[in-house]
Amino acid sequence: MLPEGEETLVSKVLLAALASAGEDRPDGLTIAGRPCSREELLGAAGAVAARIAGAPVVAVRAEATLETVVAVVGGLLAGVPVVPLPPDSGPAERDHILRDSGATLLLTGPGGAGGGTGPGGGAGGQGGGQGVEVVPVDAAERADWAKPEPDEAATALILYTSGTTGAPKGALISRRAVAAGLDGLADAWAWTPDDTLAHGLPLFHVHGLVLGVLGALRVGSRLVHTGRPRPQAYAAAGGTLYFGVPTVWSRVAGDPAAARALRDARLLVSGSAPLPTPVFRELAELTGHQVVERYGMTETLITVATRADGERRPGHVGVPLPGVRTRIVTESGVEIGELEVTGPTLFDGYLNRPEATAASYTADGWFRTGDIAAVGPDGTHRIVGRASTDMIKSGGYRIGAGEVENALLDHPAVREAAVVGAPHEDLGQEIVAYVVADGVGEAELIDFVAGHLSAHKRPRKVRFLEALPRNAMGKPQKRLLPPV
Ligand code: MLC
Ligand code: AMP
Repeated sequence: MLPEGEETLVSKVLLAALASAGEDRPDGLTIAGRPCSREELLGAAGAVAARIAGAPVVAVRAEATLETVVAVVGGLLAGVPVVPLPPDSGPAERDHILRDSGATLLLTGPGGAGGGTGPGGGAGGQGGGQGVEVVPVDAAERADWAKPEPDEAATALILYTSGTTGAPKGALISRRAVAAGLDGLADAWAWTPDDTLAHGLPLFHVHGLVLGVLGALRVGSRLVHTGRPRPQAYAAAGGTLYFGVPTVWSRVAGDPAAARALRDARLLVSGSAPLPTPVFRELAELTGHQVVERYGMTETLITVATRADGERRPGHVGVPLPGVRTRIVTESGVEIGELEVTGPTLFDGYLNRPEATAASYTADGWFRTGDIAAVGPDGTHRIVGRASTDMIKSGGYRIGAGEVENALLDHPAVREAAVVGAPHEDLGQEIVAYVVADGVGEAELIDFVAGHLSAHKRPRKVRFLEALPRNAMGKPQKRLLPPV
Protein backbone atom coordinates (compact mmCIF):
# COMPACT_ATOMS: atom_id res chain seq x y z
CA MET A 1 0.00 0.00 0.00
CA LEU A 2 1.15 3.52 -0.61
CA PRO A 3 1.68 5.61 2.50
CA GLU A 4 -0.91 8.29 3.07
CA GLY A 5 -0.02 11.63 1.56
CA GLU A 6 1.54 10.12 -1.54
CA GLU A 7 -1.50 10.73 -3.70
CA THR A 8 0.62 12.26 -6.43
CA LEU A 9 1.97 8.80 -7.15
CA VAL A 10 -1.40 7.16 -7.16
CA SER A 11 -2.43 7.86 -10.73
CA LYS A 12 0.75 6.14 -11.94
CA VAL A 13 -0.32 2.98 -10.15
CA LEU A 14 -2.56 0.95 -12.44
CA LEU A 15 -5.00 -0.18 -9.78
CA ALA A 16 -4.71 3.16 -8.03
CA ALA A 17 -7.62 2.86 -5.63
CA LEU A 18 -6.69 -0.69 -4.65
CA ALA A 19 -3.23 0.47 -3.69
CA SER A 20 -4.34 3.62 -1.89
CA ALA A 21 -4.63 3.88 1.85
CA GLY A 22 -8.15 5.28 1.62
CA GLU A 23 -11.23 3.97 3.40
CA ASP A 24 -11.82 0.25 2.99
CA ARG A 25 -14.99 -1.77 3.56
CA PRO A 26 -15.57 -5.48 3.97
CA ASP A 27 -17.76 -5.58 0.86
CA GLY A 28 -15.65 -3.33 -1.35
CA LEU A 29 -16.17 -5.99 -3.98
CA THR A 30 -18.78 -8.70 -4.18
CA ILE A 31 -18.19 -11.25 -6.91
CA ALA A 32 -21.02 -13.70 -7.51
CA GLY A 33 -22.18 -13.34 -3.93
CA ARG A 34 -18.74 -13.43 -2.25
CA PRO A 35 -17.73 -10.19 -0.51
CA CYS A 36 -14.12 -9.09 -0.22
CA SER A 37 -12.39 -5.95 1.01
CA ARG A 38 -9.68 -4.16 -0.94
CA GLU A 39 -7.15 -5.15 1.72
CA GLU A 40 -8.16 -8.82 1.40
CA LEU A 41 -7.97 -8.64 -2.39
CA LEU A 42 -4.53 -7.06 -2.23
CA GLY A 43 -3.32 -9.77 0.16
CA ALA A 44 -4.72 -12.63 -1.92
CA ALA A 45 -3.41 -11.11 -5.15
CA GLY A 46 -0.03 -10.58 -3.45
CA ALA A 47 0.11 -14.32 -2.76
CA VAL A 48 -0.61 -15.01 -6.44
CA ALA A 49 2.02 -12.47 -7.50
CA ALA A 50 4.62 -14.16 -5.31
CA ARG A 51 3.86 -17.54 -6.94
CA ILE A 52 3.90 -16.40 -10.55
CA ALA A 53 6.59 -13.68 -10.54
CA GLY A 54 9.07 -14.22 -13.34
CA ALA A 55 6.70 -16.27 -15.54
CA PRO A 56 6.58 -14.97 -19.12
CA VAL A 57 2.79 -15.09 -19.45
CA VAL A 58 0.04 -16.41 -17.19
CA ALA A 59 -3.37 -17.67 -18.33
CA VAL A 60 -6.41 -17.34 -16.08
CA ARG A 61 -9.45 -19.56 -16.42
CA ALA A 62 -11.81 -16.62 -16.32
CA GLU A 63 -14.99 -17.81 -14.65
CA ALA A 64 -17.05 -15.10 -12.99
CA THR A 65 -15.53 -15.74 -9.56
CA LEU A 66 -13.55 -13.96 -6.88
CA GLU A 67 -10.58 -16.21 -7.72
CA THR A 68 -10.52 -14.83 -11.26
CA VAL A 69 -10.33 -11.28 -9.92
CA VAL A 70 -7.59 -12.31 -7.48
CA ALA A 71 -5.66 -14.06 -10.28
CA VAL A 72 -5.86 -11.13 -12.70
CA VAL A 73 -4.86 -8.62 -10.03
CA GLY A 74 -2.00 -10.94 -9.00
CA GLY A 75 -0.74 -10.97 -12.59
CA LEU A 76 -0.93 -7.18 -12.78
CA LEU A 77 0.94 -6.77 -9.48
CA ALA A 78 3.67 -9.16 -10.61
CA GLY A 79 3.91 -7.55 -14.04
CA VAL A 80 3.19 -10.86 -15.77
CA PRO A 81 0.94 -10.45 -18.84
CA VAL A 82 -2.45 -12.04 -18.15
CA VAL A 83 -4.37 -14.06 -20.75
CA PRO A 84 -8.00 -14.57 -19.72
CA LEU A 85 -9.23 -17.94 -20.99
CA PRO A 86 -12.99 -18.26 -21.64
CA PRO A 87 -13.95 -20.91 -19.08
CA ASP A 88 -16.08 -22.93 -21.47
CA SER A 89 -13.58 -22.91 -24.31
CA GLY A 90 -13.18 -26.31 -25.91
CA PRO A 91 -9.89 -27.99 -26.77
CA ALA A 92 -9.34 -26.25 -30.13
CA GLU A 93 -9.76 -22.74 -28.77
CA ARG A 94 -8.07 -23.40 -25.44
CA ASP A 95 -5.02 -25.14 -26.93
CA HIS A 96 -4.62 -22.36 -29.48
CA ILE A 97 -4.76 -19.61 -26.84
CA LEU A 98 -2.36 -21.37 -24.46
CA ARG A 99 0.14 -22.27 -27.17
CA ASP A 100 -0.03 -18.98 -29.06
CA SER A 101 0.28 -16.84 -25.93
CA GLY A 102 3.23 -18.78 -24.54
CA ALA A 103 1.52 -19.10 -21.15
CA THR A 104 3.43 -21.38 -18.80
CA LEU A 105 0.92 -21.25 -15.94
CA LEU A 106 -2.86 -21.58 -15.84
CA LEU A 107 -4.48 -20.05 -12.75
CA THR A 108 -7.80 -21.64 -11.84
CA GLY A 109 -10.51 -21.14 -9.27
CA PRO A 110 -12.70 -23.58 -7.35
CA GLY A 111 -13.76 -25.35 -10.56
CA GLY A 112 -10.11 -26.29 -11.11
CA ALA A 113 -8.81 -26.80 -14.59
CA GLY A 114 -11.59 -29.22 -15.55
CA GLY A 115 -15.23 -28.89 -16.50
CA GLY A 116 -16.49 -25.97 -18.42
CA THR A 117 -18.92 -27.71 -20.70
CA GLY A 118 -22.59 -26.93 -20.93
CA PRO A 119 -25.38 -29.25 -22.00
CA GLY A 120 -24.10 -31.51 -24.71
CA GLY A 121 -20.74 -29.83 -24.47
CA GLY A 122 -18.27 -32.13 -26.12
CA ALA A 123 -15.14 -30.65 -24.63
CA GLY A 124 -13.08 -32.71 -22.27
CA GLY A 125 -11.67 -31.08 -19.16
CA GLN A 126 -9.67 -27.89 -19.16
CA GLY A 127 -6.32 -29.31 -18.22
CA GLY A 128 -3.28 -27.16 -18.62
CA GLY A 129 -2.01 -29.04 -21.65
CA GLN A 130 1.61 -29.70 -22.42
CA GLY A 131 4.05 -27.38 -20.74
CA VAL A 132 1.36 -25.48 -18.84
CA GLU A 133 1.26 -25.91 -15.08
CA VAL A 134 -2.15 -25.59 -13.42
CA VAL A 135 -1.99 -23.38 -10.32
CA PRO A 136 -5.07 -23.25 -8.06
CA VAL A 137 -5.89 -19.83 -6.63
CA ASP A 138 -6.93 -19.58 -2.99
CA ALA A 139 -8.74 -16.32 -2.26
CA ALA A 140 -8.06 -16.80 1.47
CA GLU A 141 -4.26 -16.77 1.09
CA ARG A 142 -2.41 -13.57 2.05
CA ALA A 143 1.03 -12.21 1.22
CA ASP A 144 2.52 -8.75 1.07
CA TRP A 145 3.71 -7.70 -2.35
CA ALA A 146 6.01 -4.71 -2.20
CA LYS A 147 7.80 -4.85 -5.56
CA PRO A 148 7.62 -1.66 -7.65
CA GLU A 149 4.95 -1.15 -10.29
CA PRO A 150 6.10 -2.42 -13.72
CA ASP A 151 6.71 0.15 -16.44
CA GLU A 152 3.53 1.61 -17.92
CA ALA A 153 4.58 0.39 -21.37
CA ALA A 154 4.53 -3.23 -20.17
CA THR A 155 1.80 -5.55 -21.36
CA ALA A 156 -1.02 -5.86 -18.85
CA LEU A 157 -3.31 -8.21 -20.74
CA ILE A 158 -3.32 -10.35 -23.85
CA LEU A 159 -6.94 -10.47 -25.00
CA TYR A 160 -7.81 -13.06 -27.64
CA THR A 161 -10.23 -11.82 -30.23
CA SER A 162 -11.57 -13.15 -33.51
CA GLY A 163 -10.84 -11.75 -36.94
CA THR A 164 -12.95 -12.49 -39.98
CA THR A 165 -10.89 -15.59 -40.75
CA GLY A 166 -8.67 -17.99 -38.86
CA ALA A 167 -8.05 -18.51 -35.17
CA PRO A 168 -8.33 -15.69 -32.59
CA LYS A 169 -5.40 -13.29 -32.28
CA GLY A 170 -3.92 -12.04 -29.02
CA ALA A 171 -4.24 -8.25 -28.68
CA LEU A 172 -1.43 -6.82 -26.53
CA ILE A 173 -2.90 -4.28 -24.11
CA SER A 174 -0.43 -2.15 -22.19
CA ARG A 175 -0.86 -0.87 -18.66
CA ARG A 176 -0.77 2.65 -20.06
CA ALA A 177 -3.69 1.92 -22.41
CA VAL A 178 -5.77 0.45 -19.58
CA ALA A 179 -5.05 3.45 -17.35
CA ALA A 180 -5.79 5.98 -20.09
CA GLY A 181 -9.01 4.25 -21.10
CA LEU A 182 -10.30 3.99 -17.55
CA ASP A 183 -9.41 7.57 -16.65
CA GLY A 184 -11.21 8.75 -19.79
CA LEU A 185 -14.35 6.86 -18.83
CA ALA A 186 -14.19 8.05 -15.22
CA ASP A 187 -14.09 11.59 -16.59
CA ALA A 188 -16.92 10.98 -19.08
CA TRP A 189 -19.23 9.37 -16.56
CA ALA A 190 -18.23 11.31 -13.41
CA TRP A 191 -17.36 7.86 -12.02
CA THR A 192 -16.06 8.23 -8.45
CA PRO A 193 -15.42 6.20 -5.27
CA ASP A 194 -18.99 7.08 -4.25
CA ASP A 195 -20.34 4.86 -7.01
CA THR A 196 -21.29 1.22 -6.82
CA LEU A 197 -20.65 -0.43 -10.17
CA ALA A 198 -22.96 -3.37 -10.85
CA HIS A 199 -22.88 -5.83 -13.76
CA GLY A 200 -22.68 -9.53 -14.53
CA LEU A 201 -20.63 -9.64 -17.70
CA PRO A 202 -18.03 -12.30 -18.50
CA LEU A 203 -14.52 -11.66 -17.18
CA PHE A 204 -12.55 -12.46 -20.33
CA HIS A 205 -13.29 -9.39 -22.45
CA VAL A 206 -12.78 -5.65 -22.34
CA HIS A 207 -16.29 -4.87 -21.16
CA GLY A 208 -16.57 -7.16 -18.12
CA LEU A 209 -12.89 -7.36 -17.15
CA VAL A 210 -11.20 -4.08 -18.06
CA LEU A 211 -14.11 -1.70 -17.50
CA GLY A 212 -16.09 -3.84 -15.12
CA VAL A 213 -13.32 -4.97 -12.75
CA LEU A 214 -10.16 -2.96 -13.33
CA GLY A 215 -12.27 0.19 -13.67
CA ALA A 216 -13.69 -0.22 -10.19
CA LEU A 217 -10.23 -1.00 -8.78
CA ARG A 218 -8.69 2.09 -10.39
CA VAL A 219 -11.51 4.47 -9.56
CA GLY A 220 -12.24 3.03 -6.13
CA SER A 221 -15.96 2.47 -6.55
CA ARG A 222 -17.62 -0.55 -4.95
CA LEU A 223 -18.15 -3.44 -7.33
CA VAL A 224 -21.04 -5.88 -7.35
CA HIS A 225 -20.60 -8.61 -9.96
CA THR A 226 -23.85 -10.53 -10.21
CA GLY A 227 -22.33 -13.77 -11.55
CA ARG A 228 -24.61 -13.78 -14.58
CA PRO A 229 -26.18 -10.67 -16.14
CA ARG A 230 -29.78 -11.55 -15.29
CA PRO A 231 -32.38 -8.79 -14.90
CA GLN A 232 -33.38 -9.79 -11.39
CA ALA A 233 -29.76 -9.88 -10.27
CA TYR A 234 -29.28 -6.36 -11.64
CA ALA A 235 -32.41 -5.26 -9.77
CA ALA A 236 -31.03 -6.66 -6.51
CA ALA A 237 -27.47 -5.32 -6.91
CA GLY A 238 -28.08 -1.81 -5.56
CA GLY A 239 -25.74 -0.17 -8.07
CA THR A 240 -25.42 3.47 -8.93
CA LEU A 241 -23.65 2.66 -12.22
CA TYR A 242 -24.70 -0.33 -14.35
CA PHE A 243 -22.93 -1.90 -17.34
CA GLY A 244 -24.62 -4.19 -19.86
CA VAL A 245 -24.54 -5.36 -23.45
CA PRO A 246 -27.70 -4.64 -25.48
CA THR A 247 -28.98 -8.21 -25.00
CA VAL A 248 -28.86 -7.67 -21.25
CA TRP A 249 -30.65 -4.31 -21.51
CA SER A 250 -33.27 -5.81 -23.79
CA ARG A 251 -33.89 -8.55 -21.21
CA VAL A 252 -34.08 -5.94 -18.42
CA ALA A 253 -36.65 -4.01 -20.47
CA GLY A 254 -38.58 -7.26 -20.83
CA ASP A 255 -38.81 -7.59 -17.03
CA PRO A 256 -40.57 -4.37 -15.97
CA ALA A 257 -40.27 -5.05 -12.23
CA ALA A 258 -36.52 -5.50 -12.53
CA ALA A 259 -36.24 -2.43 -14.75
CA ARG A 260 -38.17 -0.25 -12.29
CA ALA A 261 -35.75 -1.29 -9.54
CA LEU A 262 -33.02 0.61 -11.41
CA ARG A 263 -34.76 3.97 -10.96
CA ASP A 264 -32.44 4.88 -8.07
CA ALA A 265 -29.31 4.31 -10.14
CA ARG A 266 -27.24 7.24 -11.38
CA LEU A 267 -26.20 5.97 -14.84
CA LEU A 268 -26.99 2.98 -17.06
CA VAL A 269 -24.37 2.23 -19.71
CA SER A 270 -24.64 0.04 -22.80
CA GLY A 271 -21.90 -1.10 -25.14
CA SER A 272 -20.26 -3.90 -27.16
CA ALA A 273 -23.02 -3.82 -29.80
CA PRO A 274 -25.71 -1.40 -31.00
CA LEU A 275 -28.51 -0.72 -28.52
CA PRO A 276 -31.82 -0.93 -30.40
CA THR A 277 -33.83 2.30 -30.25
CA PRO A 278 -36.99 0.56 -28.90
CA VAL A 279 -34.94 -0.78 -25.97
CA PHE A 280 -33.56 2.72 -25.28
CA ARG A 281 -37.14 4.06 -25.21
CA GLU A 282 -38.60 1.24 -23.08
CA LEU A 283 -35.83 1.63 -20.53
CA ALA A 284 -36.29 5.39 -20.42
CA GLU A 285 -39.93 4.81 -19.54
CA LEU A 286 -39.39 2.04 -17.00
CA THR A 287 -36.23 3.25 -15.28
CA GLY A 288 -36.40 6.99 -15.83
CA HIS A 289 -32.90 6.78 -17.37
CA GLN A 290 -31.79 7.36 -20.91
CA VAL A 291 -29.08 4.74 -21.35
CA VAL A 292 -25.64 6.11 -22.17
CA GLU A 293 -23.88 4.31 -25.05
CA ARG A 294 -20.18 3.97 -25.60
CA TYR A 295 -18.15 2.34 -28.36
CA GLY A 296 -14.89 0.42 -28.45
CA MET A 297 -13.01 -2.68 -29.45
CA THR A 298 -10.61 -5.14 -27.91
CA GLU A 299 -7.78 -3.53 -29.89
CA THR A 300 -8.60 0.05 -28.94
CA LEU A 301 -10.41 -0.27 -25.61
CA ILE A 302 -13.23 2.26 -25.32
CA THR A 303 -12.58 5.25 -27.55
CA VAL A 304 -15.91 7.05 -27.84
CA ALA A 305 -18.52 7.59 -25.13
CA THR A 306 -21.61 9.57 -24.37
CA ARG A 307 -20.81 11.73 -21.37
CA ALA A 308 -23.00 11.68 -18.27
CA ASP A 309 -23.58 15.39 -18.81
CA GLY A 310 -23.93 15.01 -22.60
CA GLU A 311 -26.92 14.67 -24.84
CA ARG A 312 -28.29 11.13 -24.94
CA ARG A 313 -29.74 10.07 -28.25
CA PRO A 314 -30.60 6.49 -29.25
CA GLY A 315 -28.15 5.11 -31.78
CA HIS A 316 -25.44 7.60 -30.80
CA VAL A 317 -22.27 6.59 -28.97
CA GLY A 318 -20.96 10.03 -28.03
CA VAL A 319 -17.63 11.78 -28.43
CA PRO A 320 -13.96 10.68 -28.32
CA LEU A 321 -12.41 10.18 -24.88
CA PRO A 322 -9.67 12.61 -23.83
CA GLY A 323 -6.60 12.09 -26.02
CA VAL A 324 -8.45 9.95 -28.58
CA ARG A 325 -8.88 11.21 -32.14
CA THR A 326 -11.20 9.74 -34.75
CA ARG A 327 -11.72 10.23 -38.46
CA ILE A 328 -14.08 8.86 -41.05
CA VAL A 329 -12.78 7.67 -44.38
CA THR A 330 -15.35 8.75 -46.93
CA GLU A 331 -15.79 9.10 -50.63
CA SER A 332 -16.43 12.75 -51.47
CA GLY A 333 -20.02 13.76 -50.88
CA VAL A 334 -20.71 10.76 -48.62
CA GLU A 335 -21.04 11.27 -44.89
CA ILE A 336 -20.47 7.78 -43.63
CA GLY A 337 -17.39 5.64 -43.90
CA GLU A 338 -14.91 3.46 -42.03
CA LEU A 339 -13.98 4.80 -38.62
CA GLU A 340 -10.27 5.15 -37.88
CA VAL A 341 -8.92 5.96 -34.42
CA THR A 342 -5.70 6.93 -32.71
CA GLY A 343 -4.79 7.71 -29.12
CA PRO A 344 -3.43 6.41 -25.83
CA THR A 345 -5.92 3.55 -25.45
CA LEU A 346 -4.75 1.65 -28.52
CA PHE A 347 -3.19 -1.83 -28.32
CA ASP A 348 0.44 -2.64 -29.13
CA GLY A 349 -0.35 -5.09 -31.93
CA TYR A 350 -1.28 -8.76 -32.23
CA LEU A 351 1.08 -11.18 -30.52
CA ASN A 352 3.22 -13.06 -33.08
CA ARG A 353 1.28 -11.49 -36.01
CA PRO A 354 3.33 -8.62 -37.47
CA GLU A 355 1.49 -8.81 -40.78
CA ALA A 356 -1.97 -8.69 -39.22
CA THR A 357 -0.80 -5.85 -36.99
CA ALA A 358 0.53 -3.87 -39.95
CA ALA A 359 -2.67 -4.48 -41.92
CA SER A 360 -4.78 -3.09 -39.09
CA TYR A 361 -3.09 0.32 -39.31
CA THR A 362 -3.10 2.93 -42.05
CA ALA A 363 0.20 4.19 -43.46
CA ASP A 364 -0.04 7.23 -41.18
CA GLY A 365 -0.62 5.15 -38.07
CA TRP A 366 -4.38 5.21 -37.48
CA PHE A 367 -6.17 2.01 -36.46
CA ARG A 368 -8.79 0.75 -38.91
CA THR A 369 -11.78 -0.31 -36.81
CA GLY A 370 -13.72 -2.02 -39.59
CA ASP A 371 -16.82 -0.23 -38.30
CA ILE A 372 -18.81 2.13 -40.48
CA ALA A 373 -19.68 5.37 -38.71
CA ALA A 374 -20.98 8.88 -39.14
CA VAL A 375 -19.98 11.94 -37.12
CA GLY A 376 -22.46 14.77 -36.60
CA PRO A 377 -21.58 18.48 -36.63
CA ASP A 378 -21.42 18.41 -32.81
CA GLY A 379 -18.86 15.58 -32.92
CA THR A 380 -21.32 12.90 -31.83
CA HIS A 381 -20.56 9.50 -33.35
CA ARG A 382 -23.04 7.00 -34.72
CA ILE A 383 -22.00 3.44 -35.59
CA VAL A 384 -24.03 2.33 -38.59
CA GLY A 385 -22.56 -1.06 -39.43
CA ARG A 386 -19.48 -3.12 -40.09
CA ALA A 387 -17.35 -3.20 -43.20
CA SER A 388 -17.25 -7.02 -43.19
CA THR A 389 -20.27 -9.29 -42.80
CA ASP A 390 -17.82 -11.98 -41.65
CA MET A 391 -17.53 -10.28 -38.25
CA ILE A 392 -20.55 -11.28 -36.19
CA LYS A 393 -21.75 -9.72 -32.92
CA SER A 394 -24.04 -12.04 -30.98
CA GLY A 395 -25.07 -11.14 -27.43
CA GLY A 396 -22.16 -8.65 -27.47
CA TYR A 397 -19.62 -11.38 -28.28
CA ARG A 398 -17.44 -10.87 -31.36
CA ILE A 399 -17.26 -14.00 -33.47
CA GLY A 400 -15.40 -14.43 -36.75
CA ALA A 401 -17.35 -16.37 -39.37
CA GLY A 402 -14.14 -18.04 -40.54
CA GLU A 403 -13.36 -19.52 -37.13
CA VAL A 404 -16.80 -21.17 -36.93
CA GLU A 405 -16.54 -22.37 -40.55
CA ASN A 406 -13.17 -24.00 -39.77
CA ALA A 407 -14.63 -25.70 -36.71
CA LEU A 408 -17.53 -27.07 -38.76
CA LEU A 409 -15.13 -28.32 -41.44
CA ASP A 410 -13.30 -30.28 -38.74
CA HIS A 411 -16.43 -32.44 -38.42
CA PRO A 412 -15.91 -35.48 -40.64
CA ALA A 413 -19.43 -35.28 -42.14
CA VAL A 414 -19.15 -31.62 -43.23
CA ARG A 415 -17.88 -30.91 -46.75
CA GLU A 416 -18.58 -27.18 -47.06
CA ALA A 417 -19.61 -24.49 -44.60
CA ALA A 418 -20.61 -20.82 -44.75
CA VAL A 419 -21.43 -18.93 -41.56
CA VAL A 420 -23.34 -15.65 -41.30
CA GLY A 421 -24.85 -13.41 -38.62
CA ALA A 422 -28.61 -13.13 -39.05
CA PRO A 423 -30.62 -10.37 -37.36
CA HIS A 424 -31.98 -11.59 -34.01
CA GLU A 425 -34.26 -9.76 -31.63
CA ASP A 426 -32.56 -10.86 -28.40
CA LEU A 427 -28.94 -11.39 -29.47
CA GLY A 428 -28.64 -8.64 -32.08
CA GLN A 429 -27.30 -11.25 -34.48
CA GLU A 430 -27.49 -15.02 -34.27
CA ILE A 431 -24.93 -17.33 -35.83
CA VAL A 432 -26.41 -19.32 -38.71
CA ALA A 433 -24.40 -22.04 -40.44
CA TYR A 434 -25.09 -23.23 -43.97
CA VAL A 435 -23.44 -26.60 -44.54
CA VAL A 436 -23.09 -29.27 -47.16
CA ALA A 437 -22.93 -32.48 -45.15
CA ASP A 438 -23.98 -36.11 -45.07
CA GLY A 439 -25.40 -38.07 -42.17
CA VAL A 440 -25.29 -35.45 -39.47
CA GLY A 441 -28.06 -33.42 -37.79
CA GLU A 442 -28.39 -29.82 -36.65
CA ALA A 443 -28.03 -30.53 -32.91
CA GLU A 444 -24.87 -32.58 -33.40
CA LEU A 445 -23.19 -29.79 -35.36
CA ILE A 446 -24.21 -27.13 -32.84
CA ASP A 447 -22.79 -29.22 -30.00
CA PHE A 448 -19.67 -29.94 -32.02
CA VAL A 449 -18.86 -26.22 -32.37
CA ALA A 450 -19.80 -25.48 -28.74
CA GLY A 451 -17.47 -28.26 -27.61
CA HIS A 452 -14.62 -27.35 -29.95
CA LEU A 453 -14.62 -23.56 -29.59
CA SER A 454 -16.94 -22.21 -26.90
CA ALA A 455 -20.68 -22.16 -26.29
CA HIS A 456 -21.21 -18.57 -27.47
CA LYS A 457 -19.57 -19.37 -30.82
CA ARG A 458 -22.04 -22.17 -31.57
CA PRO A 459 -24.48 -21.70 -34.46
CA ARG A 460 -28.02 -21.26 -33.22
CA LYS A 461 -29.34 -22.64 -36.52
CA VAL A 462 -27.90 -24.97 -39.15
CA ARG A 463 -29.27 -25.09 -42.69
CA PHE A 464 -28.37 -27.99 -44.98
CA LEU A 465 -27.74 -27.23 -48.66
CA GLU A 466 -26.90 -29.35 -51.71
CA ALA A 467 -24.10 -26.91 -52.55
CA LEU A 468 -22.97 -23.44 -51.50
CA PRO A 469 -23.72 -20.68 -54.01
CA ARG A 470 -20.45 -19.78 -55.77
CA ASN A 471 -19.33 -17.31 -58.38
CA ALA A 472 -17.60 -18.18 -61.66
CA MET A 473 -14.28 -18.27 -59.81
CA GLY A 474 -15.68 -20.88 -57.40
CA LYS A 475 -15.74 -18.49 -54.42
CA PRO A 476 -18.71 -18.93 -52.04
CA GLN A 477 -21.23 -16.08 -52.34
CA LYS A 478 -22.77 -15.50 -48.92
CA ARG A 479 -25.12 -12.87 -50.33
CA LEU A 480 -26.80 -15.57 -52.40
CA LEU A 481 -27.50 -17.91 -49.48
CA PRO A 482 -31.22 -18.61 -48.95
CA PRO A 483 -32.94 -16.64 -46.16
CA VAL A 484 -32.82 -18.15 -42.68
C1 MLC B 1 -26.47 -23.96 -24.46
N1 MLC B 1 -25.38 -24.02 -23.71
C2 MLC B 1 -24.56 -24.88 -24.30
C3 MLC B 1 -25.18 -25.36 -25.47
N2 MLC B 1 -26.37 -24.78 -25.52
N3 MLC B 1 -23.35 -25.32 -23.98
C4 MLC B 1 -22.75 -26.20 -24.77
N4 MLC B 1 -23.31 -26.71 -25.88
C5 MLC B 1 -24.51 -26.31 -26.26
N5 MLC B 1 -25.04 -26.82 -27.35
C6 MLC B 1 -25.18 -23.33 -22.43
C7 MLC B 1 -24.19 -22.25 -22.34
O1 MLC B 1 -22.91 -22.76 -22.12
C8 MLC B 1 -24.67 -21.51 -21.12
O2 MLC B 1 -24.36 -22.23 -19.96
C9 MLC B 1 -26.15 -21.56 -21.30
O3 MLC B 1 -26.39 -22.68 -22.11
C10 MLC B 1 -26.72 -20.32 -21.94
O4 MLC B 1 -25.87 -19.96 -22.99
P1 MLC B 1 -26.29 -18.94 -24.07
O5 MLC B 1 -27.58 -19.37 -24.65
O6 MLC B 1 -25.16 -18.74 -24.99
O7 MLC B 1 -26.47 -17.66 -23.21
P2 MLC B 1 -27.34 -16.48 -23.57
O8 MLC B 1 -28.45 -16.41 -22.61
O9 MLC B 1 -27.69 -16.46 -25.00
O10 MLC B 1 -26.32 -15.31 -23.32
C11 MLC B 1 -26.69 -13.98 -23.41
C12 MLC B 1 -25.69 -13.13 -22.67
C13 MLC B 1 -24.30 -13.45 -23.21
C14 MLC B 1 -26.03 -11.67 -22.90
C15 MLC B 1 -25.74 -13.43 -21.19
O11 MLC B 1 -24.33 -13.35 -24.63
C16 MLC B 1 -23.22 -12.57 -22.66
O12 MLC B 1 -22.77 -12.76 -21.53
N6 MLC B 1 -22.77 -11.60 -23.44
C17 MLC B 1 -21.72 -10.64 -23.04
C18 MLC B 1 -20.63 -10.60 -24.05
C19 MLC B 1 -19.58 -9.59 -23.71
O13 MLC B 1 -19.25 -9.37 -22.55
N7 MLC B 1 -19.04 -8.94 -24.70
C20 MLC B 1 -18.06 -7.89 -24.51
C21 MLC B 1 -16.96 -7.98 -25.52
S1 MLC B 1 -15.84 -6.62 -25.28
P3 MLC B 1 -24.11 -21.51 -18.57
O14 MLC B 1 -23.66 -22.60 -17.68
O15 MLC B 1 -23.08 -20.48 -18.83
O16 MLC B 1 -25.45 -20.96 -18.20
C22 MLC B 1 -16.35 -5.48 -26.41
C23 MLC B 1 -15.76 -4.09 -26.32
C24 MLC B 1 -16.86 -3.22 -25.94
O17 MLC B 1 -17.19 -5.73 -27.18
O18 MLC B 1 -17.20 -2.30 -26.68
O19 MLC B 1 -17.40 -3.50 -24.88
P1 AMP C 1 -14.82 -6.60 -29.37
O1 AMP C 1 -13.51 -6.62 -30.02
O2 AMP C 1 -15.36 -7.90 -28.95
O3 AMP C 1 -14.65 -5.71 -28.26
O4 AMP C 1 -15.88 -5.99 -30.36
C1 AMP C 1 -15.72 -4.72 -30.91
C2 AMP C 1 -16.85 -4.39 -31.83
O5 AMP C 1 -18.05 -4.25 -31.10
C3 AMP C 1 -16.68 -3.08 -32.54
O6 AMP C 1 -15.82 -3.17 -33.64
C4 AMP C 1 -18.11 -2.75 -32.92
O7 AMP C 1 -18.47 -3.43 -34.10
C5 AMP C 1 -18.90 -3.34 -31.76
N1 AMP C 1 -19.37 -2.33 -30.81
C6 AMP C 1 -18.87 -2.01 -29.61
N2 AMP C 1 -19.61 -1.05 -29.01
C7 AMP C 1 -20.59 -0.72 -29.87
C8 AMP C 1 -21.68 0.20 -29.84
N3 AMP C 1 -21.93 0.98 -28.79
N4 AMP C 1 -22.48 0.26 -30.93
C9 AMP C 1 -22.25 -0.52 -32.00
N5 AMP C 1 -21.26 -1.42 -32.07
C10 AMP C 1 -20.44 -1.53 -31.02
